Amino acid sequence: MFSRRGFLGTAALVSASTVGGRVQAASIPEAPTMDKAVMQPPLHPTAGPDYRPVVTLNGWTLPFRMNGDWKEFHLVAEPVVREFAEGMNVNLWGYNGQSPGPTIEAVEGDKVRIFVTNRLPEYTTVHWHGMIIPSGMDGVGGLTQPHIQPGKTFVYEFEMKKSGTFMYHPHSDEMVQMAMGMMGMVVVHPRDPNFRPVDRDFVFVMSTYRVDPGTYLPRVNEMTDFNMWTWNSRVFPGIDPLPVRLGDKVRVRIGNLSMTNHPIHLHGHSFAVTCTDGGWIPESAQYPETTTDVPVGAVRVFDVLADNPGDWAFHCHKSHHTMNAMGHEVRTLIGVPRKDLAKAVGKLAPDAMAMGSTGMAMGNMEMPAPDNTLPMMTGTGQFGPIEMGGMFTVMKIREDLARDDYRDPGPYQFPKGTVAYEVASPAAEPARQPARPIQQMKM
Ligand SMILES: [Cu+2]
Repeated sequence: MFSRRGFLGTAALVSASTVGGRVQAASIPEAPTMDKAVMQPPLHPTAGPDYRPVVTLNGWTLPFRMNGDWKEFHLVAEPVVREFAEGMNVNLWGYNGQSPGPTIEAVEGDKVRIFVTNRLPEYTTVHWHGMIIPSGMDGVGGLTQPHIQPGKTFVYEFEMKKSGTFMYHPHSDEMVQMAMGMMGMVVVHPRDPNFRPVDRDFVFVMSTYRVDPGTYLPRVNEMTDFNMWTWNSRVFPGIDPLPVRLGDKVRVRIGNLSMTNHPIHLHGHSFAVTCTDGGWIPESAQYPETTTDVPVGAVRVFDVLADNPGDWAFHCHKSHHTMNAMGHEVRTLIGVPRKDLAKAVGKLAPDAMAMGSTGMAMGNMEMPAPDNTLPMMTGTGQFGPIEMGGMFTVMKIREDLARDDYRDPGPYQFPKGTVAYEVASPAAEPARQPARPIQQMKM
């Protein structure tokens, strides 16, 4: 329990001061920032109960300091530049140098004090999505607190009453601030380390943006027609792979703060959803699946036994969400004779290329694009072009990874004779039953 005597008796508190129980400016902890968009190693706990820390795809965990028996964090809301993938930088708003903000990690029963400094040009708040906290700490501007004006620092204090996976985001000019990338994840570990332990624990939040080709800023008034489908404000091939050791029990925690649902699919395995932002799902209510839909404003956590080595695609199953910015008005030309089309197009635009009459596969074809614009379908694997974008990455399951090694192990070395292959001679035209004219069919 918090006591003033214990508080003053702790060495870490030399610079801290409280007046009437309220924290004063002199005691605000430093606010670390991150300048890289690559997954940082897990942050093992240095105080309090032990836990297996999470890793954040293309992100990091916010360090804390102990102040008596309080864990203190410092978030700074500020404009940031986020690289979506190599070749595309977007001006966003985020926290501590990145969008999304750092993951906040704690343990069930912890008392946390989260300082929020506003360096945005307008007011903001932070709402703790899914967490059971006092109403006055809920961060709804106007309803539960005054908005945090530019230049000001507010503090949120509450107990982490239950373990699980939660999110944080503004509840203040919410449409603009979330469309600009302000969000992050909160992971609260169970106090009992034997409660559903895993070997690897990944977390990310999904968000979407409308960034027109050749521009650097999301259109914040877009309601439906987004073109950048991101995990932690990254798109394929910019999203970190999930390196996993063969036999590991793996947890993947997924938040959705975009404006649509995302059916998330993992190849080569079946998994069970074990937790939502509402809490842990009892084992008796879990069932196996290979795709799970993550609704808007929700968290889904699945546990999977990584018992099948290889490079396994892991992606949203809406096929236009695994692409980067594309022209949605392009007509479907499959089956249209290319010669006539090319002739017609050539008259109108001599440099234009008639494409798509056999499908849209592009191979290694490079098309000119405006500055700061990623190809619609891109990425290369050991066998050729992958032709993906957006919400796509790879779970890389290997026998020889060290416990805390989250580095990309490179392409999978397929055992000899285990890869689909071309047969030596062309197949004869298969025997087919002649199609019956439609009028002969009995209706
Ligand atoms: Cu999707």
